Order: sequence, then structure tokens, then C-alpha cells
Amino acid sequence: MSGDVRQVDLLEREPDDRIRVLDPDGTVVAPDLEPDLAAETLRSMYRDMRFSRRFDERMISLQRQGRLGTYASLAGQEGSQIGSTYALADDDMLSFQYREHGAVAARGMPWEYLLYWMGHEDGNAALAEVEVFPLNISIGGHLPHAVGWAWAAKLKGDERASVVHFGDGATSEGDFHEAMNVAGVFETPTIFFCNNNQWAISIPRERQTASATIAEKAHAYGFEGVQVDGMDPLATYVVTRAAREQAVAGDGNRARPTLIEAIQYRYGAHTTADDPSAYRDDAEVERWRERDPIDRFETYLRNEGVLDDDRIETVEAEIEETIATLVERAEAVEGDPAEMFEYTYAEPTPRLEEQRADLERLRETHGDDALLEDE
Ligand SMILES: Cc1ncc(C[n+]2csc(CCOP(=O)(O)OP(=O)(O)O)c2C)c(N)n1
Ligand SMILES: [Mg+2]
Repeated sequence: MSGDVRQVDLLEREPDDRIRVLDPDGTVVAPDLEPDLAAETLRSMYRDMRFSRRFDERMISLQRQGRLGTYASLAGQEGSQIGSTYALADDDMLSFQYREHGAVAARGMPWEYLLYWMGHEDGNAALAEVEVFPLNISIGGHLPHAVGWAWAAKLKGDERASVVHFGDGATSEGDFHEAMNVAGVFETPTIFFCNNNQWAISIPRERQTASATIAEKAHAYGFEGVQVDGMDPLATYVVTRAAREQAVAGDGNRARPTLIEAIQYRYGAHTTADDPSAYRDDAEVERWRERDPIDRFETYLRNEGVLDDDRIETVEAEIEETIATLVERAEAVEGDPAEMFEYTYAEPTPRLEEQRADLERLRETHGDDALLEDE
């Protein structure tokens, strides 16, 4: 967390009063909200956004080459993930769904992160060192955990917030409502960060809920909800910063949760296993691309005199090098197939023991290479 920022008074806002600092062409439309961030911090945010977009392209390419498992693309969602994470303290706890690689990048992505996407549990374990919970595929399942963590922090008197990312689809899960309810009653320092990217695989936002906004759901649980332009990194920064102030207010006893609904769009497929042309038009994607978070931020930074062609070239070269190193290190790791039986249960079930023994027999008889051969 760095730089001063004029406080957004969340209590003054109506849930459909969407907060935006930069308009899609990079012009400042709310000077009163513009955060006073150091040039170095702004450039670092820009670098992390560019890194995330490029990382995405490389991961999809690796998946297509059979070098990575199923992958969930983040393109279009960088403003939300990076802006919000920069507003946190380094020891605030971050929990995410599976698409928030940008939030992980803003925490200094450990190289082991790639291992998860290659099927190794070590990828999740490495996240703990940067205060990030393991990623969560079971929709909404991580929200009660994030609230529990926040409650514990409050009881211990720690000034730490728990930020939990989830999608518009997750708001239909019971876990979302239970987590919101407990957060409201026990006033836990939780920031519920909903990445409303308009789709939950093929289900559009309007089929997800009859509420006019997702943000307004917070009112039913007794705390503030706010809509923000999720493709504006400065807006997501100021809103998250304000929510954090409320979360860790005073000695922790006056903590208040907030629900942030960040309006954005996923440009690509849901995952590498999806074909979005089956349920949406390209024209819709193109309309959202006009609000691109990276283009918008780049124009702003050029206008502010903190970015120019030379710096951009340097950033691009650094990113290529960083990603090449990440991939090289991750691909050098040889996994042990027997690990597939670990991590789900503290003690393996009899059925798992049986399957593990079967695998061992197959490996002894045929060797690992034979097991990996195509049929
Ligand atoms: C409990 C549960 N139900 C269903 C699924 C299958 N599923 C995987 S992703 C997804 C959509 C989630 O949409 P959203 O929360 O909007 O997140 P997004 O993928 O758009 O980022 C669903 C239904 C799941 N993983 N977990
Ligand atoms: Mg979604």
C-alpha cells in the first residue's frame, strides 16, 4: 500500500452510483478521487497489468501445446485485480477464485504459481508466503473461509483485512450469503470483491440475479455495497483503499465489511476448455474492448508524463524475460504421479489406498514413460 489518497466516503454512495476516475479514453473524470500515487507506483501498476496480459497469452499458448493444464484467462480484468491489490497492505490476506492471476502478480507472483496450472500442489503452497490462500475452483466455497480468517484477525487485534475475490456467478451460491451474513453480524474486516465480468461460463449476468445490482445485496446484510468501473485501475484502487480503511478502523472493534462490485468483462473464453462463440457475439466483446484497462491507463500515464515509448520498451523486455524464467523453472520440475492421492483427505480412504497401490504396480511393471505414452 503506498501513496496518499483522498478518501471515498462509501457511506455517501448509492449502490448504482458507479465510481470511475478515468474514462475509457484515459481522461480524469473525477479529479477529487484521483489518488496521489508516486510515479514509481503508477509505473509498477502498469507493469503488473502488462505482465498479466502477456502471462495470459503465454499460458493459453502453453496449454495449446500440451505443456499446461486447463487455464482460466484474465484478459480484460487487469484493472480490477491490480488496482485493488495495490490498495492493500502486504500482510492483508487475499483469497481468490481461479482467474485472478493479476492479483497474484501484484503480490509478486512466486514461480511455483505455474506449477498449480501444471497439476502440482506445490503451486498452491507457495502462495502462502505472499499471504494468498490456495485458489478455489468450487464456486463460493472460499468466502466463509475468508470471513473466518477476518474474524480471527479481529479477535486477535491485528490490523489486517481479508480480501476475497469471486465472480458474479458465485453470488448465487449459499456460501456467498452465509459469508456476507456472518461478516455483517460480527463486523469482520472483510472486503468482498465481486469481479462481475458479465458471464458465469455461458450464463449472463441478468440470469444470475433479479437484483438491479450485485452491490445492493450488501444492504440486506447491513453494510455498504458499491459499484466501481472494474476496468479503471485508479477507481478500483480508491474504492478498495476506502473499504480497507473501514475494515481495519480503530482498534479493530469497529471493523466494517464492504461489498465491491467491479464491473468488467472477460474478453476470452471462460477457460481453455470453453468456446464462447456458442453463447455470445463478437460485437459484444468489441464494445467492451473499447474500455480496455491497459490502454486507458497507458494514456493517462503518458499524459501525466510518467510513461513514454522508451520506458514501455523496457517494461516489455523485462516482462518477456520474467515469463521465460517462470516457465523454465516450472517446466524443470518433475512431478510424482502418486501425489494425486495426497491433499484431499488428511488420511487416505481405503479406496484411495487401493488406487495408489494399483498405480505403484503399473509403474513397476511398465515404468513411468510407458504410462505417459499416447494411446
Ligand atoms: C460449486 C460449483 N458449482 C459449479 C461449478 C462449475 N463452474 C466452474 S466456473 C463456473 C462459473 C463461475 O462464474 P463466476 O463466479 O461469474 O466467475 P468467472 O468464471 O466468470 O470469473 C461454474 C458454474 C463449480 N466449479 N463449483
Ligand atoms: Mg463471471
